[in-house]
Amino acid sequence: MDVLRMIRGVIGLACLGIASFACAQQYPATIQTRDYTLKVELLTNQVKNPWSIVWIDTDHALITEKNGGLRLWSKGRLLPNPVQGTPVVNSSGQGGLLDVAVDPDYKQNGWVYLSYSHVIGDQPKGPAMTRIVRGKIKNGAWSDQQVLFQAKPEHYRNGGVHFGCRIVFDSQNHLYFAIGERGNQDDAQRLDRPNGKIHRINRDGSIPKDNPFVGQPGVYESIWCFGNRNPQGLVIDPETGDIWSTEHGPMGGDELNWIRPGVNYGWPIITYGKNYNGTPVGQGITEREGLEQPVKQWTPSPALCGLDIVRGDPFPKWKGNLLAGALKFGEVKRIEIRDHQYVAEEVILKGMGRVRDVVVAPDGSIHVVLNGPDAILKLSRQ
Ligand SMILES: [Ca+2]
Repeated sequence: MDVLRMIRGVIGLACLGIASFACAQQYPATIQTRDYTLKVELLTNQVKNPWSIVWIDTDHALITEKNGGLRLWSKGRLLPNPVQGTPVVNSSGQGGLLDVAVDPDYKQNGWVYLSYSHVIGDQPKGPAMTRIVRGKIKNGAWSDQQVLFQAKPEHYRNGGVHFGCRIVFDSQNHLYFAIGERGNQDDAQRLDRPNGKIHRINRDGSIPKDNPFVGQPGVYESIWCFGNRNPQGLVIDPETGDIWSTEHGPMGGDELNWIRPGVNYGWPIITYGKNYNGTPVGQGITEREGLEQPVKQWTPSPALCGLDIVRGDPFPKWKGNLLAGALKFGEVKRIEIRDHQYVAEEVILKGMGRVRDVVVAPDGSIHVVLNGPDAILKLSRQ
């Protein structure tokens, strides 16, 4: 048995860097990292364009599919039918049904939170903006929906890029979510626009009175920080309460940011990236007083997407490390942080597909959402 497993592992490792579809049959595989041997198993490949996964408990998870499907994983299998009656999404370009999260008190209240690309009038096409709703799943159907955040109609945008959007909770009943700048880069610096920001609301959608821009005329009072290009990784450290975000740069300049209230993270005034045609962004500067530097920037762009923090029993040496996915580089980075400074990183998975999300399950295992081939992998300790 061990020999067979080793052979499978060797085959799996041999696939690194080769066209990933050729490797789709190679699970389970093993990966040797610096500290641990990882067992890589296929959780499911019966999902289409999966965007995120959230574990309700050790046996149940919810999975979003970009085209609008909300799927339930239950006791070792994917239920064949998606949840009925979920919101209509504009899934053109990068849009669609994005993140799913469950309330920290889910067992008591049953609330499920979704972020998605919404069109006024609930149409599948048209100017869109990221919207946050919550609802409950009853008898396989979406019900009791409440809209928690919706932009003003005049701020909906054409074009299918940069919607964000992850949903996370802190321990004081707040919900944080990010909206990318929707391809309108100057909006990221305007507090009267919702895009290019990380927002904070209460779980019922009301605005916390201590948000940094509350009371200023014309602003979106949900704004927590601004100058963010397209944050697609967001996590709160359960031990320290620190908020971390990864965001896509343009050509180069993907960033890891330590998120604090009222801070301007610089886009598009400062960036380590360039326009896709090679010209400088704006004045082509990387720093300016009053604009926050990233904790770490990566050039060329890995296309960072999905972020979580190692916790639980299986990987004690990695406790508190960040796990960052990357679409373009098709990898998961383990990032060590000390005193809010970047220390080191190790690529712990590569070559199995574009990484859309990285999620630590209640048992401490690491789940990786892949696009192309569409699959969800489970990484545990060998
Ligand atoms: Ca920045």
